[in-house]
Amino acid sequence: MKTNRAHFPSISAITYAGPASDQALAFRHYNPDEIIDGRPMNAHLRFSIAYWHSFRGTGSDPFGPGTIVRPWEKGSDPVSVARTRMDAAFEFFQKIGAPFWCFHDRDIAPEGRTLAETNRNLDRLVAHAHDLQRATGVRLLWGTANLFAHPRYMNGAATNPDAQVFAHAAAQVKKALEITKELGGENYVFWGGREGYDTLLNTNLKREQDHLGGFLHLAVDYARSIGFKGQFLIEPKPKEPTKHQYDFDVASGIAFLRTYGLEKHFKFNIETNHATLAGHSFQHEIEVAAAAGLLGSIDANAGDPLLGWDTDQFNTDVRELTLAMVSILRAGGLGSGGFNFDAKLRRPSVDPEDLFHAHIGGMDAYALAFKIARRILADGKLEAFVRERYASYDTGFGRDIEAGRTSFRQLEKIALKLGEPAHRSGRQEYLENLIARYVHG
Ligand code: XUL
Ligand code: CO
Repeated sequence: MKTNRAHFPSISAITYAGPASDQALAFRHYNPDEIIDGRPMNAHLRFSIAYWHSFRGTGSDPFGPGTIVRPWEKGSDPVSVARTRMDAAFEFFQKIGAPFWCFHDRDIAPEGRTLAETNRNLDRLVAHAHDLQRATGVRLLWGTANLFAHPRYMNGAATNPDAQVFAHAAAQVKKALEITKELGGENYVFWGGREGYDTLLNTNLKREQDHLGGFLHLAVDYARSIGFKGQFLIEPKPKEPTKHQYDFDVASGIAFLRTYGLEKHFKFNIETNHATLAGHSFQHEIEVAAAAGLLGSIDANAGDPLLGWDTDQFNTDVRELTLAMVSILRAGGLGSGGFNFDAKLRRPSVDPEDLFHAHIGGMDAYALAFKIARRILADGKLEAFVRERYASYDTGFGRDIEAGRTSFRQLEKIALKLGEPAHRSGRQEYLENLIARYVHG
């Protein structure tokens, strides 16, 4: 297959140079081929590039237009521009060494004048993506449908008060499921950017939630009917663009899935910046999903603690990522999920080279966090501390409590007999110092 490899002519494939290296365009911690527990690091970390940010992002914000102009964005036919853009993207995926990519349907192909024309455009780009995947070995972590950008979705997609918009969204997801299956997507994501409300004055919350639950069932049924075997993922976010999104955080997402009988079909795609917007830490959201057996995948990014919106930055906070990794590894990993860089360049980072610096930083931070988290778990000090803290439930009446073999009458007798419980320190400062020793040496 003829592929133009000259979109990043001055940059060669990024390689591992080790922690002592001072090369900017090299990995210091991410060593994709290093074997860990019988598998290469790139199979443990399963990094993915987000097409929308890295290849459709222009740097525009509510106060000004785009600043980033890529040399391959030239030409009058939007479908051929989309093909060239995709060539550039796959050259980047290969050079950065990412085994996966992710896309929204509308990222990869332009919308036509009708849904039928849009689907034809999509078919042409999907065929091209198929060829590029085969030629490079890069795989699809997940596909999704953009049900939030087009003005028709301004009042929601599955939660739109107009049933015709619901039908349009259904048709769009039907096609997105077909192309995700065709490209071997390992997961399919729902992020309901407009599935919420701006004001309760015009909203029937109960009907909207019922419609969203019904929509997801229709998607699951259709996916099964075409033989799509990938994992469905919900990506919670509390707000933005809506004032309130129905899958506010993982906990409300679990309640939603259970209310509508969807918990067997879905897991969670947890995004760092969505967690912090909901007033939670990244690790909190991972723990809540893992506790329910619903940890699926990660959208890897970070917010800015001084800004209250979704800034989607590359995360280089090794302490935060180490704690997240401890929870992910404890939960047994992400299965068919991965770490998708749902992160964008800052508006003045206008050079193609900046895409490399950004992803090198993100991949290195995750790789270092992965190694530190493995050391923490292997040393066992943290695990032993937590185990010991709950040891009173391992024997005697504590075990009866956990096994559901007790009653308030029995527990009252015990409380009267044993008297006042001792105060036991939670040792938070000791544990923070312990983690700092692993992270900073
Ligand atoms: C928006 C967001 C989306 C989803 C996919 O905040 O995270 O890009 O990841 O629709
Ligand atoms: Co995301």
